[in-house]
Amino acid sequence: MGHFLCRNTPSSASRNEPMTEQMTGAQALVRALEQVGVDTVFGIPGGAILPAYDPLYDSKKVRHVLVRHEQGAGHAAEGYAQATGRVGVCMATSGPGATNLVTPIADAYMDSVPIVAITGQVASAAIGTDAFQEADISGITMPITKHNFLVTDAADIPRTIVEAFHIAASGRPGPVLVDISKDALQATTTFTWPVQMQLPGYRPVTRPHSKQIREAARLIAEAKRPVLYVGGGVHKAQASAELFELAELTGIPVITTLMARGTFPDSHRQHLGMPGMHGTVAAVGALQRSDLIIALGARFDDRVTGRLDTFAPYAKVVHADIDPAEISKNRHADVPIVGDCKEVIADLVAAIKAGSARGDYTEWWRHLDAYRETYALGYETYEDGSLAPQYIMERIGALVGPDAIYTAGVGQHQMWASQFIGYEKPGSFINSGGAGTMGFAVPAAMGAKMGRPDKDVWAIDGDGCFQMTNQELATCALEGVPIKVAVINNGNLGMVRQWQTLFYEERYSNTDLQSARRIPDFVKLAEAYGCVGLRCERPEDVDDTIRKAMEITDMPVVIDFVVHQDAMVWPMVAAGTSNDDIKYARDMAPKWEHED
Ligand SMILES: Cc1ncc(C[n+]2csc(CCOP(=O)(O)OP(=O)(O)O)c2C)c(N)n1
Ligand SMILES: [Mg+2]
Repeated sequence: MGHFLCRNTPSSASRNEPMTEQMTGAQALVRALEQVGVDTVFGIPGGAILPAYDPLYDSKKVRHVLVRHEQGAGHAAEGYAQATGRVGVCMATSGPGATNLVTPIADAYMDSVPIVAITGQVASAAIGTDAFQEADISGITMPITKHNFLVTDAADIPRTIVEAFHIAASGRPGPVLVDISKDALQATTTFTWPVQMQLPGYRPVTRPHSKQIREAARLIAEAKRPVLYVGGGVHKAQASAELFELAELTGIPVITTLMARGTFPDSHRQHLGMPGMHGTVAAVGALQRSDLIIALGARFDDRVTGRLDTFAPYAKVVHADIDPAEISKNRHADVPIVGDCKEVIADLVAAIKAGSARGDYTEWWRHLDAYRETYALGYETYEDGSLAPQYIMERIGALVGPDAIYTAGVGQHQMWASQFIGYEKPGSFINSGGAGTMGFAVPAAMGAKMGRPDKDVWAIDGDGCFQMTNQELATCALEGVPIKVAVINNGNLGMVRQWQTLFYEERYSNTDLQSARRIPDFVKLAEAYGCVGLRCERPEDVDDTIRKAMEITDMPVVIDFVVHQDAMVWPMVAAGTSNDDIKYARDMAPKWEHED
């Protein structure tokens, strides 16, 4: 099974006897949430879900956090899930409340984040009549949920909740929607606990096949230029220790995708960094020249492969994933392994130890070391004294350190956060990889901080993204959630502007947010929300500003880092082109001549 926790155990009072009690469907819902161990629910009430909010008011175990927008509830549930390893929960009313959850549900689906979304639905007799605030949310979310339920009978509520949490957490994690009609919440039912799940046919394979493991170990021993391509699935399987052992045992270079940053320490000498569109030349070059890619919990996303028919032309592929649908989806796997990455990697380690042959990768490392020395990550600084965004990331990484949790929005700042902060611990970088959802950072940071109050949580946000979900600062201020938000304010939808610079002849159509005119003024905005607002515009003030923010531990802090608008993210593989055409700066292609 997956490693997200989900409890379905009798409470201590009734360990032997099943619990049976008369109550409403709404009470049964809250009781079931308590029984599966939910401590936090992010949501907003409304007509159809209102019956559930009444017993929630009395719950001693479930804390409901009243957010300002349902999208915030969904991303908060995602942040909570990724920071704690438990299922995140969000709640909304029917119609627009539910449709506001669609973006975070899609986001969780793309990044395999276990959340349960509970929505109220109009009364069952009104379903299908275009009733007030009716939306077919189970139909709408069918393609973006791992599973979803429409419940119209109060008696089904407890079992459905247990099934929803089990499905969200097990196998490949993902979002599950439970839509409950208002009459089911209001009806009286007999609550019985524990419940029997009815999920015939749902049995994720977790044990890898030993023959495939032996075959993978054989290829690893024979390979001359192998690469460990590590995706988000390795952290989700809590297999970073196993990965570390495999890497050190074999000496194979490691690359970590956007979803896997931190799963293998950035400081480790075998780590080549991130692959893909904004990956390091060493990581991208390693894949292109590899003769064996060992893909672990990764899915050959187009942002990693570039133009697929030119991707890693010399490589055989060992592909391990818990979801059989991922294997050979984009790239043919010579050795497919279906299983949980923790077990797969542990078995690989055992098989390699048992075998007599070991690979010799000395020559390979000679090439890779040359790539990383010649094409190390770097950035431009400015003579006019304006701030380079990458420098801010380096300083946050250095001063706040690797024990914190970082979240990011989507855009240039996200890529700089991935490239320059430096991650050493699994799960320390939480961001929106598959969907690329602007507005993710602030609510995800709120959810992460509520799940892990012991951690410092920094949201690295863009001035565009921040304007999509910053209203959750009110939630943070009122609920006592002292996150830090570093707004990288380049005055623009920077990543889109970068594409316009490179591919649309500098025709900057609709990317200038005019934040230079301080509309809005992020410092005043922070203060209006009951947070501390700081501003930093010069490199020499960066450290002091970060330190000042670190000293404030009882309130949320927003820093408006005003940066140069022309900073660009490098390296870059232009969309739709080959990884071989990576540029490490504008019109600067690496020379691959250290080749054989
Ligand atoms: C919800 C949503 N709308 C549009 C986009 C397209 N998009 C990707 S990055 C980006 C710009 C983000 O601007 P900002 O938050 O200021 O970040 P920057 O790139 O400037 O660091 C846009 C509009 C998106 N990813 N998500
Ligand atoms: Mg911007």
